[in-house]
Amino acid sequence: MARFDAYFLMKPADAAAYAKEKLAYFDREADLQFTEIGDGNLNYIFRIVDARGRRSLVIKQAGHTARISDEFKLSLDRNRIEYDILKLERELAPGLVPEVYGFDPVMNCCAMEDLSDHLIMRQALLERREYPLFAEHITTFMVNTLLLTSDAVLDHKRKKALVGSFINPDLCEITEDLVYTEPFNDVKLRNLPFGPNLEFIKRELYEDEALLLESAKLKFDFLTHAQCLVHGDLHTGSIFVRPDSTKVIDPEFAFYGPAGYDVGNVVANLIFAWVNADTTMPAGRAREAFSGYLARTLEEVVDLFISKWRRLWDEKVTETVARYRGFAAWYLDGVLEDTAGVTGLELCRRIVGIAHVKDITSIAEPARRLRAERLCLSLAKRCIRERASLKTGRDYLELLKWAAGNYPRGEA
Ligand code: SR1
Ligand code: MG
Repeated sequence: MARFDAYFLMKPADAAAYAKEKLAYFDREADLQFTEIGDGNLNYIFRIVDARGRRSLVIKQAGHTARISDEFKLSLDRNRIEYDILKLERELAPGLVPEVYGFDPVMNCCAMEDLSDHLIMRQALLERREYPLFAEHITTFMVNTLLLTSDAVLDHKRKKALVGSFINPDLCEITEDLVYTEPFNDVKLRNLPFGPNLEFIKRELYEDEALLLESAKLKFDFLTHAQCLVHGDLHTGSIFVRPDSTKVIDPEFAFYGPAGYDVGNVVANLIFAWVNADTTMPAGRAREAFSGYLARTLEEVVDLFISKWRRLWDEKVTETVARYRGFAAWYLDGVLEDTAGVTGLELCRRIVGIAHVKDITSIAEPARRLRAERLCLSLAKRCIRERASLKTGRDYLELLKWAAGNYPRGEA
């Protein structure tokens, strides 16, 4: 029996052997270097390099459980979903996703372009690097992948076939629990709130019945609204950046859901970066410049998303009734309302739930972290409650200003 004819979880050396034996990518004699570079919550990522031949690739393999905790038992099918979605997204949004070289349904791994000339955006923003083209790139990615997979554009039978191919129950369940349910309930074994904020979280989230009701409405939107093929996990850890390039990775949570799920994730994670800069950078020009850059990016993401969506809608919509007067505006309004709701949910869950973000956890001084978390949670509540009225980039900037005003830094 050949070595890779039955599934097992590879070690880096296995991945290099796999690359030689199963992928016609490296010379048989190549002297390969290999490392595991994954820092996500779910999978194993191997980088294989032939330094002499100047070739490299990445192999991503799915395990039966999540890296973050064995408690999450996950279908290996997520690797097939990821591979198929990356191919589809490359067609819809050329240049904005990595190239994929192959998928192996036995080993449940896929091989793809090595993006090590890019940086993971969350880390890059923590290093205070700026990406002036990011808003332009990410809005093209979102508008193309979302609108062009919706019933407004696609033949409805083709759309239903895609819904069928991308049924993703295990990963959707993670989102249903981690994003929509647990942050609003005192789930002792799963939530990981920062101790000094326990009382605040109890009062402001667990005991706020009006907020619970809104989170329930949003959960049912996520469960039932098969609107577009969403990426499903579009935070700044799923985006590689270079000043001249943006690549979206990790679409294993993809399924047919509300378009605003993706846009809200991008907005919320820019807010985390902004809150980190606002909380940890010393007062002065550098902070003004960097938080100004992040605020501008946030504003551009929302406003460019809207203008590009409208433009592409006019060009591409095929459904007759979607051309009725007023329909386009009603549809986009719904996407923006979901965007605001999801922004609020993502802000809550990364603070209260099991999957935190470094933008917040790296804030070493307890008083500063306390402030950063409260700022995010109070913003989150307004995004959820007032989601029907958040319609422009400026609306989000007003909220940032309001939240920062409510929690002064206490500097002299
Ligand atoms: C158990 S997985 C936790 C989180 O990591 C992924 O990146 C998703 O964001 C998920 O919610
Ligand atoms: Mg991921």
